[in-house]
Amino acid sequence: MGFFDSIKKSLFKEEKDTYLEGLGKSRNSFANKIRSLSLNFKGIDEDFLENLMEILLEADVGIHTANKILANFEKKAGKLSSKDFNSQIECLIEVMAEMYGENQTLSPDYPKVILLVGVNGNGKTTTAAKLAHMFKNEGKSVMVAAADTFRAGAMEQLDNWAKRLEIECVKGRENGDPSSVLVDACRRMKEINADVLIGDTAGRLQNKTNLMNELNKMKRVTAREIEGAPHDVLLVLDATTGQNGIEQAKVFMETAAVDGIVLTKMDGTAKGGVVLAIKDILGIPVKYIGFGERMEDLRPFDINAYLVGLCEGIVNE
Ligand SMILES: Nc1nc2c(ncn2[C@@H]2O[C@H](COP(=O)(O)OP(=O)(O)O)[C@@H](O)[C@H]2O)c(=O)[nH]1
Ligand SMILES: [Mg+2]
Repeated sequence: MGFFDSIKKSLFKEEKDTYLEGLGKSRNSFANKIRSLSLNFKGIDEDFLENLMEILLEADVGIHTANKILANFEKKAGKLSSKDFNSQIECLIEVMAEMYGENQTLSPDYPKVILLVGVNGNGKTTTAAKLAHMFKNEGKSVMVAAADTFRAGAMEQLDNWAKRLEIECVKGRENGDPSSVLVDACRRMKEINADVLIGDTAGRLQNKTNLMNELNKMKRVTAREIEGAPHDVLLVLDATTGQNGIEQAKVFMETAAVDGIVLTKMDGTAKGGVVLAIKDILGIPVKYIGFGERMEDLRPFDINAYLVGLCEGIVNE
C-alpha cells in the first residue's frame, strides 16, 4: 500500500468527507494541475520540477516553503529514481506530510480560557461560536465573552450565537475596556464553574503599540483571575488572503504569544497551500480549520485529512 492510501485508510469517513468538501476549490486547482503533469512525465527532470514549483506557488505555498518542499522531494525521489508518476507523487505527498509534522490541538485540561485574536473580518466571532459548539458537544460547560467593544454589532453578533447555543455571553459597554469584560467573564466563569471561556477580541492592526498594549492587558487581567489563563491564544487567519495572512500573523506574533492558528474560509479559496507555509515560516501549528459559516463548520486540523482533501485524484487507484 502506498503512502497516500495508507493515510486515506487512517481517516474516519466523516472526517475525510468534510476535508474533501472543504478543500474542493484548492483540490480542483492543485490536484488537476499535478495530474496533468503525468501526460509528459519522463522522470524527475528540470521541466517537471519547474512545473511543480509553479503549481505550489499558485496554491499559495509561498516561495520559501515551495523551495524547501522541492529540495526535500528531489532528495527523497532521487533515492527512488523511479519513472513511475504515481510513486513519485506519493513521495511528494509524503514529503509535505513530514515537513508539517505532528498534529496539535488544545490540551485536554480544564478549566480553560481561550482568547481569539486577529484582524477584523477574519472570522473570530464565528470561530468563537464554532468552538463553543464543539466544546458543548463534548459535554463541556462553555461561555463566551464579547470583548470586541469597538464595534456595536460585534457584541450583538456573539450574543446572538450564544442564544442559539444556549450558553452565557458576558458583554461590556460599547467602547468600554475589553479587559474589564474579560475580568467580568473570568469571575462569572469561577462562579458557575464553567469548563471553557472563549474570549472574542477586537483586532485592530492600525497601531501596533496600541494592539500590543491591549493584548498584553487582556492577558494580564485574565492571568490575575484564573491560574494559567489565557491557556490558549489562537490567532484567527483568513485563508482567502493567502500569503498576506502570513504577514498579519508576524505582527500578532510580535505583540502577543500565539499558541496556535485557526485558519478560516478554507471552503472559499484555492489557496489551501498556505497551511504548509504557516507551519514552515511561522512555526505555529494550525489547530483548527474553518470550512463554512455554520457553527458545525470547524474541524481540529489533521495533516493527513488535509493532504487527502488537497491531493485526492492525483494518484491513480
Ligand atoms: N465561507 C466561510 N465564511 C466564514 C468562515 N468563517 C467566518 N466566515 C464569514 O466571514 C465573515 C466575518 O466573520 P466574523 O466572525 O464576523 O469575523 P471577525 O470580524 O473576525 O469577528 C462572516 O460573514 C462569516 O460568516 C468560514 O470558515 N467559511
Ligand atoms: Mg467579530
